[in-house]
Formats: sequence, structure tokens, C-alpha cells
Amino acid sequence: MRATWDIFCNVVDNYGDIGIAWRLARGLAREHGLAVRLWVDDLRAFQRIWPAIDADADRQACEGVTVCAWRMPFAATEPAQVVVEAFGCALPESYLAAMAERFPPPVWINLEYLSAEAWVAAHHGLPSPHPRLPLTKYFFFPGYTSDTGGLLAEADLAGRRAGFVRSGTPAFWRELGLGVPQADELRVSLFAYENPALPDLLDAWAADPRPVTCLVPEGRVVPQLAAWLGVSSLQAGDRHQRGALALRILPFLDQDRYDHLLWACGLNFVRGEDSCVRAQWAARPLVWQAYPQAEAAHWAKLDALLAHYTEGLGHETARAVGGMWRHWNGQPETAGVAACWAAWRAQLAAIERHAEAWCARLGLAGRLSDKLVDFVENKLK
Ligand code: TRH
Repeated sequence: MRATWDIFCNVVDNYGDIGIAWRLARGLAREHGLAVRLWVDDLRAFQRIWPAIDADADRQACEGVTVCAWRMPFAATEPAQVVVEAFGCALPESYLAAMAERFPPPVWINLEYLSAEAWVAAHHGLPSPHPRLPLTKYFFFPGYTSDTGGLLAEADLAGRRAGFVRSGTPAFWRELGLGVPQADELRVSLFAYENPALPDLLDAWAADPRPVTCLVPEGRVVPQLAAWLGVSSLQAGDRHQRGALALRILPFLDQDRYDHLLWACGLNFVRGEDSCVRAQWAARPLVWQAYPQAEAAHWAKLDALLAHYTEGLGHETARAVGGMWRHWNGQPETAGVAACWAAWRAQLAAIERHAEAWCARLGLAGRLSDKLVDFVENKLK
């Protein structure tokens, strides 16, 4: 009998919650042969990253996963053997009570947010008994080192990327209505939150000695781009040229095609959690915008990943990477964007080599789905 898993995802903001829950659910079903139900409270957000999803269906099969609409009041449901709550979303009370009645009780996991901070390893795997019910929740922390829960990645990810890079890129550009890049052109993907640093960066690109093409999937940053261009609105398919900068708005891509964009571009601006990890697996240079938190709490996350990412890099290269990342995240002590961009540009070849090496090193943390399955199997014994 296949083990049964329930994954609960409450979409708080944007696409990271569902992006990660979906990636995990797909991986557990496809690679581990598990019977996975994914409960999602916002199927419209889900549909954005995976258009095959029917946003009105109570229950549907997709990629080997049973996708269930998480509606309240929650209908009586027999709990699975393993229950994963993504990012501390509170489980329905009735479901929790049903979990407590099950013997043995389900293995209950809280999948936490990813951070490169040092405290993560010490908290990974810790139990937390429920105050009333005979249930224990375990905190499962993704992370960048082998003593954490590792990183989400499909087993065939490197192979698929290599195949795409070998022969798939021209066709991908054609699908987007673009030719292959010119020899000295830099193609940049931009996925970002609203960012006060953006207009200056666009100015720097427009003044760049070489062509820069910036590809922007529709989303939160588009109104800022429109304001910089001096146009009233922008939509997918729009193209604008300012100096050396060609700006192009793309439709929001499905999760797999977004990977292709990351693999095809020479530089990826990414944000949050999932796109950041995917950009690292893309083995291309990246600039990360951490999810903004109150009192700039995200700067600690940024600094931790930056320290880890630039470890062992030459001084000038590390400075160039750090300058761009910090500037993009609004840290006050950095130079202006034109200087940051020029320094980054000058180090491009070294940054590209590093991105490849970093991607190879990432594997040392282990794959999250393998580690989660191992962790759960130990608890089930
Ligand atoms: O959308 P996000 O800002 O989500 C955030 C973060 O995860 C943050 O850490 C969390 O605290 C907050 O949600 C609640 O960024 P993220 O994590 O990169 O997720 C974006 C998802 O969207 C990712 O799975 C990739 C996907 N995507 C597409 O499928 N197509 C696209 O065209 C683009 C740009 C993204």
C-alpha cells in the first residue's frame, strides 16, 4: 500500500506558498510513488503558476496528485498517514481532531521557510507537542547545508537543464517571439517586488555600452516599469527601447517554462524563496530580492545567503555580487546603482563561472523530498 500524504497550503501572499507546496507534492507523487492530496485555499493563485488547474473544481487529479479545494467549513475527511502543513498554516480544527483519533497518529510536519541563517540547522527536526491533543508536530527546515532539510529539486533537474542548454534554447526564444541573443547582448529576466532601486537600474541599463534585453513576466513590478517608460500601462507582448535597453513584457509563464527562462537568460533577478532557489539551480548569475519583512528582518536572511554564496569567491567578484544584492534590497551603505552595475558587469565572467560551481555545490545540502521522506519513515517505524 502506498503511504498517504496530505499537504495543506494556505496562500498568504504571491506565489511562493503554492509554488513550493506544488513542487513538493509533484515530487513526492512522481519520484516517491506516494498518494498525495494537496489542499489549497486559493486555486486561482495556483492556476497562475499551473494553468491546467481548474480553479472551480473541488477535487481534481493533476500530475499524479489529488488537488483538493480547501474550503471552510472543512468537510469530514479521513486524515492521511503523513500531514504536512506548509509554512505553519493552521490546520482545520475538525481535521486536527480526526488526526488525534487515528492510531498510530499521523506524522505531522510543519514545512518551514528557507533560510541560510546558522540557527536553522539547530531547529531542523525539533518536535513540538500539541498542548491538548496527543499529537506531535515536527519542524522541517529547508536549508543550504547537509544538517538541514535540504533544497527542493527534481532528481532529473540537472539533466533536463543540460538538454535545454544544449539544444532547446533557440526554440524557446522563438516561442517568446525573440531571436537568439546577439554576441554582446545580456538577457536579463526580472521577477521582483516593487523596488525603489529599479528606476536607477533601468537608467544604468539604458546607458550600458552593450545591449541589455530585460524580460519581465507580468506582475507587481510592471506599473513601476510603465512609470519609468512614461506610458500609462503595459501588457504581455509590449516592447520598448530606451538607449541600450530593450524591455519586453512576457505573459506569466507556467512553473516549468519559468525554469526555461531562468536557464536561457544571462542574469536573473528573482525574489522570495522558490524563484531564488530555481535561479541557483539554473547555474546562471542571479540577484535576489528577499521577501520584505517588518523592521528589515529580511536583511539577515539576505546577508546569510550572500555570505554562503560568495564564500571562496575572489574579493572583487564577491564585492560586485554583494554590492548588487545589497543595493537591490535597499541596504543603505552601498554605492549608487550605476557604480554597482558597472562593478557587477566588470566581474561578469567570474560571476558566470561561480554560478556553475555554486550549482554543483548546492547538491551537497541534499534533496528536500528525499530527506523529508527519510525523516517521516523514521517516525513511522
Ligand atoms: O511569489 P513570491 O514572492 O512568494 C513569496 C515568497 O515565497 C516568500 O518567501 C514568502 O514568504 C511569501 O511568498 C509568502 O516568490 P517565490 O517564492 O519566488 O514564488 C514565485 C513562484 O512563481 C515560483 O514557484 C515560480 C513561479 N513563477 C511562475 O510559475 N511563472 C512566472 O512567470 C514567474 C515569474 C514565477
